[in-house]
Amino acid sequence: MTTPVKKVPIHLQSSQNRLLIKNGTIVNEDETTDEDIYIEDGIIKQMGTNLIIPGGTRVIDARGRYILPGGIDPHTHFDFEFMGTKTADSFYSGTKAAVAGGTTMIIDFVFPKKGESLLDAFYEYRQKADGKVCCDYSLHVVLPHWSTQIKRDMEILTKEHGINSFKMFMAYDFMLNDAELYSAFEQCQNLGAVAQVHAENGSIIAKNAERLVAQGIVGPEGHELSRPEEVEAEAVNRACVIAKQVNCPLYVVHVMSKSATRALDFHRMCGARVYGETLVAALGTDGTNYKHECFHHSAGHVLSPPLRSDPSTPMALMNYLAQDVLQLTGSDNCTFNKSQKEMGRDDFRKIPNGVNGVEDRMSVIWEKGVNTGILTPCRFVAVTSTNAAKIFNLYPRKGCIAVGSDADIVIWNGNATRTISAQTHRQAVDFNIFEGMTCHGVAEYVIVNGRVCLDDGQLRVVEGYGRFVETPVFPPYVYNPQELDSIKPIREHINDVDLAPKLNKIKLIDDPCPTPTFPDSYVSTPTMRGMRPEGQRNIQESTFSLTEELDPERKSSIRVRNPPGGKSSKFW
Ligand code: URQ
Ligand code: ZN
Ligand code: ZN
Repeated sequence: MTTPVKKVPIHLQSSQNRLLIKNGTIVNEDETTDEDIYIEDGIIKQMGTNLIIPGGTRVIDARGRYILPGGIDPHTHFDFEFMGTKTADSFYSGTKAAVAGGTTMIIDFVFPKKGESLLDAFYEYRQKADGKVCCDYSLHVVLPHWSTQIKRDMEILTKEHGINSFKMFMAYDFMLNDAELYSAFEQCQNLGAVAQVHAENGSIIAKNAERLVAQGIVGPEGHELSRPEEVEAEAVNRACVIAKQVNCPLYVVHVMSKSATRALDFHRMCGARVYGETLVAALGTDGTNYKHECFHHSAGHVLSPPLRSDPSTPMALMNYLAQDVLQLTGSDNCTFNKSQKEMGRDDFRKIPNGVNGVEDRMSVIWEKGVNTGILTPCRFVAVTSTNAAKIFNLYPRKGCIAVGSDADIVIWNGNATRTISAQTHRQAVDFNIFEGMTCHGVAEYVIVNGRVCLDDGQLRVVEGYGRFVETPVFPPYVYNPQELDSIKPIREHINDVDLAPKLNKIKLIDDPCPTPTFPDSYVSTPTMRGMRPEGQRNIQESTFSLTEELDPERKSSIRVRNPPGGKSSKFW
């Protein structure tokens, strides 16, 4: 039995089911084009110029604007009970804020409580989220320990409930040891799921923290001191080594440091199918905030792995994204109010871990990435949307603007500015780690499944409008990159460079290993960079053909390579 796709109530469809976006510049991950887009019943039906469209269609003039695939945030925690408290943002406030910022889909984490089965936890999350989400969502599932029951439940979740990814922790008291990781990765590989790891060495962190507290270092600065870069890098390397033993593709969540990225890069350069997600927090701010005299400010920045005090980290991580050393960005939105962060006033170990980012991810990455000339607009789309869609097997239904895809679209004004503040943000939390940052690049219209949910800056979300989207196993991007080539479209030109006049200002990292906290032998040299191990596809070269693959009539007829329940070429 598969989980049913929720129907959009008729009254929500009827008023806005036909939409024409004219005169904008469409940015996909691989090219930009000047075309109009006609949307009907939540699906992109036509693209081109001089389109013939039915009367009564609403027209939005996007002249001078970019038209982007809606952002996909692959890492959020809403309505989440953690470290003795519950996140400030719910599935409603969190997805409302996501839409306001240009994100049209989120992937949250089912987090089983102690003793709860994976399946019960999954049902509970569906129940919490379904009535509240303002945009589509999918779920990853956390494995809080290892057992034969967990192994069986993983199979049921993948075969019957549209789950294709599982997260394992290498820190916190629910961490898995190496043998358990080995078994969990092996099961992911058997099922065609994506194995995710929170990579930090939990045993070292516990000892460090104990020592620091004994020395009287109890404030938020102790958080980062107890979790130095090498503790993250060691775990990334270990996870990659374990995954390699069982030939399991691996997705490292929240890569926060240069050292950890280099560890990942070493394995990528050796041909491993490992992927790295970094966070908007790590790209937009840094660990110097832990030394702030105000407890609310410093504790407000506490997440794990921590922000890094080396102030060159955000720029380095952005360059790694540009170079495809890292593939995508999430927010890890896991918000706690100042009063909740107070729980760790006398002991940094008790500060609830987590920060905001779901609302500001698109703007902050545009500001720090595109506006600085490090990312092209196309690469911006890749790291904020397309690569998440590919890794979690949602592509091309999500993550691109193409005929047959869901109409999840952002009309983006690259010249407009907005200054971020907790006073004005849409999230429920009372603190914002990007407070005072002015971003050039603002979502003006956000279209979610064909419905205009941000309308010329006015937020018009509907609670419960979003749907749970199943993620089929064996994503080709992860499990069989060659197979993706068979769904390539012929796109004639790549004119992204025209859109990024500042591109010549790109400063690629000449020496990708400025601080050797990870052994030199583990770092790819500039000469190795650009060489691709056999069998690994260069995603920059990829262009997908949708014309043959998509039936523009219904999204339910989008052909996916591996629909829920197993591999087949049937429609679902
Ligand atoms: O580790 C995570 O992803 C969650 C549980 C907490 N947030 C954080 O500190 N990164
Ligand atoms: Zn984590
Ligand atoms: Zn997280």
